[in-house]
Amino acid sequence: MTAIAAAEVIVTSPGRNFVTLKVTTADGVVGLGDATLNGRELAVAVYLADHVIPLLIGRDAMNTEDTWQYLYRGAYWRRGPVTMAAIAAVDMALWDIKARYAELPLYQLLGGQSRKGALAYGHASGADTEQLFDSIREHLDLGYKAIRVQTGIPGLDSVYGVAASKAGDGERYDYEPARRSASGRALPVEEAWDTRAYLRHVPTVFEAVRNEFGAELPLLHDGHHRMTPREAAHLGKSLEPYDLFWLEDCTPGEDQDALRYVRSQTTTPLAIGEVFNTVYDFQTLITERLIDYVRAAVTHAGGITHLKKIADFASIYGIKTGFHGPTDVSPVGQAAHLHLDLALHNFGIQEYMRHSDETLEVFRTSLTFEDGLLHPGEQIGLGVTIDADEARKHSYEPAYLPVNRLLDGTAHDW
Ligand code: CS2
Ligand code: MG
Repeated sequence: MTAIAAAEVIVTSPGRNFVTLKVTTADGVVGLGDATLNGRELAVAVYLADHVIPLLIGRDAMNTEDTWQYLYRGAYWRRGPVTMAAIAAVDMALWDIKARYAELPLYQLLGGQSRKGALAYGHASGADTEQLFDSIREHLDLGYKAIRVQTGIPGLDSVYGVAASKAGDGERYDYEPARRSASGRALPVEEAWDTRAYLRHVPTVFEAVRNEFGAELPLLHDGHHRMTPREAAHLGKSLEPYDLFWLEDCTPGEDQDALRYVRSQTTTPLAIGEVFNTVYDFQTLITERLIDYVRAAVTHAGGITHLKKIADFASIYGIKTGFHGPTDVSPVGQAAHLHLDLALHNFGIQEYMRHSDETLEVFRTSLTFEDGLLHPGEQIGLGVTIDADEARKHSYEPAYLPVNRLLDGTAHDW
């Protein structure tokens, strides 16, 4: 029996907020789990500290499946981002512990190495075409072989996914969307949105990018939940000449039926699911082959145990993975993705925004990024440690994701 002897929640903010669960067995073996829910971090921290950790002490750390079922079914109130992020953190920590006892890198317990490394895509963005081209060149120079393209929209001050400015090292760390409002109070920034302007502008941007960078470079785009099924079908059709790797979150994913119409109208590959929390959120999308990639994140979809079930379910329908990996997935969560990416047969692509140097002072990771491929490294477990002294230097600051409104003030998806 490898009893869980202690567990603690570490909230730290090295440039942005992270919540990490640290579990320790009676033998002193430590496992880490990412519990970061961008803009609602403390809800998960309290859920873990007050409602989960007391149930963990004394349980066998090796029982990852039973612990997952115990926390999911035993809570009665199930699913949703807070509950599933808490379960995810416990699950990642127990898998980390399991691999540490086995003295193996975690991927060896998930099926071993199915590929040399995980193809990564980076986030290029620009308020205008010139800035966008600079950003694409920066990412090509950084070694990315696939690139997400987000652009400013004429007439709109700030748009999702467009970094305000460089933050050093050529990488645009300051893309982090969770911010405090100009007043300094912890209020969401409000942004304006115009779907018609967006639908007119985006095809012209991809035309320019293809003309400048050629037909081969895999290009991705994130619609970020903002379109109706008709608008999404219209954009999908208008982007077909530019042969995207995927169009992401073209509509709010919870309306799974909407994708039937979009799918019937366009051959542009579709990716959905970063806000999803269980396999049930994907059920129609997968069984009716309405998407090409599942975008779930290990932190938001119940951890390694459940994310692997989602991936395996998707594989039966020929659907690949494209796990969510912006900087609000911590280095712990990103490492969990990479171990799954290395082992899963139906791996597709891995989102990778490099964490800031400040973050990597707190979280020490064995991740490597070479020739466009990510690898979690050969250290045992997840291959990530947290420096508690460094973590203590960065106290939590409330930060909220923006609220989006149409030009007439109507609340809209951000
Ligand atoms: C985005 C995310 O990376 C993506 O695909 O959708 O950056 C998303 O905006 C953030 O995770 C929100 O916290
Ligand atoms: Mg996205």
